[in-house]
Amino acid sequence: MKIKQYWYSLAALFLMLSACTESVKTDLSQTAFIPKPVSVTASGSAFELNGATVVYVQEGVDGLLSSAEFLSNKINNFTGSAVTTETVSAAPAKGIYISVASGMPAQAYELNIDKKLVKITGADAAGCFFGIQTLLQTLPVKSNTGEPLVIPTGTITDHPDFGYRGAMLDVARHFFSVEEVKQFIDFLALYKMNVLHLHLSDDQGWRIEIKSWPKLAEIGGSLEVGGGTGGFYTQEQYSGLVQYAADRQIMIVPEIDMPGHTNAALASYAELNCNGKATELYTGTRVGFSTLCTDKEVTYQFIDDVVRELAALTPGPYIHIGGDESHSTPLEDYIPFVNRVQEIVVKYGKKVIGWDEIANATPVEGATVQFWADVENTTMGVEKGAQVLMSPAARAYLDMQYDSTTHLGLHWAGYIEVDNGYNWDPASLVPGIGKDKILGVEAPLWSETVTNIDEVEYMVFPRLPGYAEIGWTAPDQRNWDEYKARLGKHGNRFEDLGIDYYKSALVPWE
Ligand code: IFG
Repeated sequence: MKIKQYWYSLAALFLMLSACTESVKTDLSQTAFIPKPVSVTASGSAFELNGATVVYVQEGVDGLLSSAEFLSNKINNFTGSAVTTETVSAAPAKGIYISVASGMPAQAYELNIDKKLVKITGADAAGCFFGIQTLLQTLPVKSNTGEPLVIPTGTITDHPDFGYRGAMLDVARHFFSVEEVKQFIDFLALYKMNVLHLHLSDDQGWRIEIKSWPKLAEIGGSLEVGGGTGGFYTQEQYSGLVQYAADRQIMIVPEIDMPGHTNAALASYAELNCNGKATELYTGTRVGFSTLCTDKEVTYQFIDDVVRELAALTPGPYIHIGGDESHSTPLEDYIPFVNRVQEIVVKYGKKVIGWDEIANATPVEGATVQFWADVENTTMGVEKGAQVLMSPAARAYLDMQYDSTTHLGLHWAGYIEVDNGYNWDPASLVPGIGKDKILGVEAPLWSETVTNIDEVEYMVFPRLPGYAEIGWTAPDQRNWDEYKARLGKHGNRFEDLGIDYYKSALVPWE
């Protein structure tokens, strides 16, 4: 008798719970999505998410299973339930179904949320992942265990304005552990960014193992700004970061900065110096004092070995060759040097990205100049057929202080409060450089003054979601007054993630 009563009461409870979500009224359009989607249409009902929910994934599509498992894990961490993932050949009647379909722009997705079935349909695996991020933003921040989780029903269609939406982490001035880089990747994934540019070498540190030149990491990676212990990524660790990023639809762009910003390499191998003498390791923050010896053949053998090994470890299409602030390299030497380095990158099947100074050379087919400070360089680059990656220091440098009181960062390019970081349009910032010339947007975080992930969080949040939206949402759909209200609703998400963010007074934090 007891058992039967138990099951009857459980069934009654379940019916009551499902009944109660049956009558729940919702409004999907009130969700504070960042980036703002192209279109959101609410249908006013509720999809109940609970331990019985199954995440189904279309079979035979690369990258979909890892995204589905990403979603299941997030739901389980959230609800304490045991949502499972199943591969299927057709859409189920209920649950969450992830699949791809043709006829949508790259990285696009459609989210159809009904009472029994949530369909995430992507143009590709990336689109599906971005649809998952949007779905996760419909969930409340805290899971009040025991209550059913209600997702508002409706339809969202969405696609990004720019294909390349990224951030850069300078791991050379200060070294960041694999775990810290993974946390940085998690930040990018939250807001549909899809590129992590790793600044792997500079005067103060060489951070990637190169097997044919082992002292680069052993000696060049030993210190960091301030003289503390530095570090480097073994090739196995780098490959682990590439995979961790790829599972979140994020591409790694590795940078070897040259011919300037090379003291760590010059201190590791005497032969790379014109005078044949190794330099001292450097732990200050000056720039522009170093240069590879551009008229020695061993320099190009060195670069060939480095690019060969790095290209083999990097599935993404780009190798970044740096090229900035080469104040110790005469222009007549810099130009042929950059041209030879570009040829090496092309030889190993990759496309060139370089800071805007490389426009003084002859950008190869498919090259991109990264605009950071010099409009003339950037315009010259476009005139020579290059594309532009927009990283204007005065708007997008995450190491710029918010204001004069910020305890971290620099201000040589000015102060960047949250509104100043958001209120600009990449396609109209530089006259003559329209959307058709722009590969995308990237927010660099230089680490002269930033030493650990807590300090990274303070400089990156709350500005990062704004750069993600600038890369994703068309400019005529964006304005600061409307955006700041949405951003204000993400403060509790940052707190829930333990992110130590700058609580700007310009944002109405909820
Ligand atoms: N400029 C240098 C960086 C870094 C930065 C700090 C570029 C391309 C200033 N080069 O930005 O190495 O020192 O804000």
